[in-house]
Amino acid sequence: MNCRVCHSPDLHRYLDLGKTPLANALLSDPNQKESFFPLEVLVCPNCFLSQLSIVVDPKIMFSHYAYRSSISKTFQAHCREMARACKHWGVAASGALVVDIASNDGCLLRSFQQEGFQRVMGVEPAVNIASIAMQAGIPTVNKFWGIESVQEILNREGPASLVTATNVFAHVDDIGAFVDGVELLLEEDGIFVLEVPYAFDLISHQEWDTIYHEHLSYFLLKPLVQHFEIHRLNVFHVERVPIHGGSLRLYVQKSSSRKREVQISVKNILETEAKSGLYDLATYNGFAQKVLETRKALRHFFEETALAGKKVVGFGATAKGNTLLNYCGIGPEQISFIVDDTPEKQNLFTPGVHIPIRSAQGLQEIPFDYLFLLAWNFKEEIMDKTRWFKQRGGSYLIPIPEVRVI
Ligand code: DWN
Ligand code: ZN
Repeated sequence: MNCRVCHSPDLHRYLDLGKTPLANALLSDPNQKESFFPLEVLVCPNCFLSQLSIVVDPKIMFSHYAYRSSISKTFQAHCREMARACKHWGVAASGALVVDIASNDGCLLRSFQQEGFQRVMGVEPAVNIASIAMQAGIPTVNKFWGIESVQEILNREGPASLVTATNVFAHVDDIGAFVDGVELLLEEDGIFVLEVPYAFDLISHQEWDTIYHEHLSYFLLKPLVQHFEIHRLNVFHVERVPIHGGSLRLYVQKSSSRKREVQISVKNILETEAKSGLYDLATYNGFAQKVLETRKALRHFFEETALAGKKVVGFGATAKGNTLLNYCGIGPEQISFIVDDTPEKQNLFTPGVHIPIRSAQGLQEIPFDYLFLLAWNFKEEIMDKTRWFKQRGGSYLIPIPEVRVI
């Protein structure tokens, strides 16, 4: 009903992707009963936060989780770079406590360990994923981020020099309570570094498939700066990073500390947003129009492929792929199966359209004509590991920003 950042009641609905199942609700049996939820995006004409019209209970989505962040080598390298960047902003490896929120299987904290940080602590609500991290030597509090997990860390370890949060802030409904927890845990001169998928890249590169129920907000810098100011935090530096189709990395300190000077990057990115039409509702309507065109182009591709008797296999049983497949009505008649290296996803079926998921083992022995990159954000890595496919005359189908075959 009201904007998550500025509480304005006047929200503009610009995209309706119909009713879809939860993006990571993979099935062990295709006859299993499934729940479908409306998937609609609204933008606030006051602060330009894009947000979903509904909130699904996070306990349903995140208490057991299929996604493992360390599967991709690209993401591993990204984490290493992030750990180095944090050092650059004055977080010394020796003695500093680093706390990662929604630490998944410990991918980011492992990078901090490799960079010499000895005191790391993850907070991860999914029981299956937290236990993988702990087995790998990453101390992890198996809880949702909140006052309870913050108190537990304060009691066990004391305040943190650095709090990180990658790909979690967009998943949170009460972003006020979330950052209050960060403020409570941080040392006076500590830093909070977070990464969110950047709505600038989402809108300008037509990344509409990254819209699903896990992602409640689609952030520009403008509403983020506003939000942190309200909660006694100050954004002192921002970087655009290429991960996941384009993300924003924000460096935040306590307003009471302001140890670090605010960098020109903050002003520059705000100016770029203002110039790019992202503070104009017409841009959002144009984006929605192009989503319809992509669906038409994909359906056309699959009609032609069927007529020509060609076979398509998918790569990456992604959350975003499940938005795309459900919205476009692409199922096992169009895609024989999807390969994924995540053991937690193998031998299951995608939600809604029920495409089988398999390991990539033995793929080279199977004849097929197109590899559909449902994980298009890792296309370089996937194309590199499937060079044999191109060499034998196969083609890649890439859906974003527009449908292409290469
Ligand atoms: O925010 C979120 C992002 C970061 O991750 C979550 N809400 C859910 C998830 O979204 P996704 O599933 O769309 O993310 P990815 O990272 O694009 O998923 C890549 C998938 O592809 C994974 O299932 C792993 C798989 N993969 C693989 O099997 N072999 C990927 C690569 C690069 C590979 O070599
Ligand atoms: Zn707003």
